[in-house]
Amino acid sequence: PAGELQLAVAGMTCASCVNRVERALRKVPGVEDAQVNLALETATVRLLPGVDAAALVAAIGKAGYEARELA
Ligand code: 9UX
Repeated sequence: PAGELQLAVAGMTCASCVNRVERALRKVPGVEDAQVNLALETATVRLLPGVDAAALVAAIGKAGYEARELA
């Protein structure tokens, strides 16, 4: 079953940023969906077991934003 993980994402200022981050996350293997909340500066990711949060943080970093895993 898919699990869910929350990230804090810094540096997003517009709707295009949201799309960039969502697309970057959805490209990571094992990610089934990603929803970014611009106001809250969070990303909610639905993912398969075994996906490392570090891979998500790296993908967001590569897209130009800074992320960290939320508890
Ligand atoms: Mo919006 Mo984000 O113009 O880097 S895409 S600010």
